[in-house]
Amino acid sequence: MACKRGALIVLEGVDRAGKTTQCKKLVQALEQSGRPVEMMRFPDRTTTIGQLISAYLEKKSELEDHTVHLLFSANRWELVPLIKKKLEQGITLVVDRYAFSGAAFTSAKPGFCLDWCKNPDVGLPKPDLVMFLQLSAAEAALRGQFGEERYETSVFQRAVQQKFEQLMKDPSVNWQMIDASQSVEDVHKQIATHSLNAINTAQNLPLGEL
Ligand code: DGP
Ligand code: NA
Ligand code: NA
Repeated sequence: MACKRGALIVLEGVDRAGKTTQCKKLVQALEQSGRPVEMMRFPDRTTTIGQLISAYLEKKSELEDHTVHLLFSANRWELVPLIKKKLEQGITLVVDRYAFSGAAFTSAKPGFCLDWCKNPDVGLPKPDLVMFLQLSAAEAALRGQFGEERYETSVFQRAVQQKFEQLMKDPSVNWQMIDASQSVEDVHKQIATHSLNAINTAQNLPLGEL
C-alpha cells in the first residue's frame, strides 16, 4: 500500500506575529512525536528568483510592482515539484507564508485589485490548513521597532491586515484564526492541535489546488 500523504500546513499573519517561531516549534513537536515533517518558507531566498526578491526586500534593487508580484509567485511555483514529492513521501510540510501573503502584500499597494493578485497562484497545491496569527497593530508595536526591509511600516502592515481579512472570507480554504497575543506556549498548543487534526484528515484526501 502506498504511504499516506503528508499535510500541507501554512502559517500566515502580519509581520512580527511570531510565524517563524511557531513554525519551528511545530516542526520540533511533530518530530518528537515521530511524524515525518519539514519546514519551508516563502519567499525562499536561496533560489535564483529568490535572490532577486531578497535584493528587492533589502532595498538593494528596485523592481516594478507587477514584476515583483510575479516573481514571488514564480518562487512558489518553482518549489511545487518538491512540495508534491515530499507530501507524496508522507512528509508533512510546515510553511512560513504562502500565496495568501502574495495576494495580501501586493493588493495593499495602490492600484492593485485582489483578484488580479490571486491569479498567478491559482493552481498551486492547496494547503490542508492555513493558520492566521492575529495580532493588532498596537500589540505588534509593543514587540519593538520594525526592521529596515521594504513593507516594514505600520501604515503598510495595517493595509496588509485588511487584505488578509478579505482573503479569510474564502470558505474554500481551511482558515483557522489564532490569537497571537497569547504566550508562545499557548499559541503553540493551539497550532499543534489544529495541525494534528489536519494531518489526520489529509491522509484520506487528495491534495487540492488553489
Ligand atoms: P519574511 O521573510 O517572512 O519576513 O517575508 C519577507 C517580506 O516579504 C515580508 O514583508 C512579507 C513579504 N512577502 C512575502 N511573500 C510575499 C509575496 O508573495 N508578495 C509580496 N509582495 N510580498 C511578500
Ligand atoms: Na520580514
Ligand atoms: Na517571519
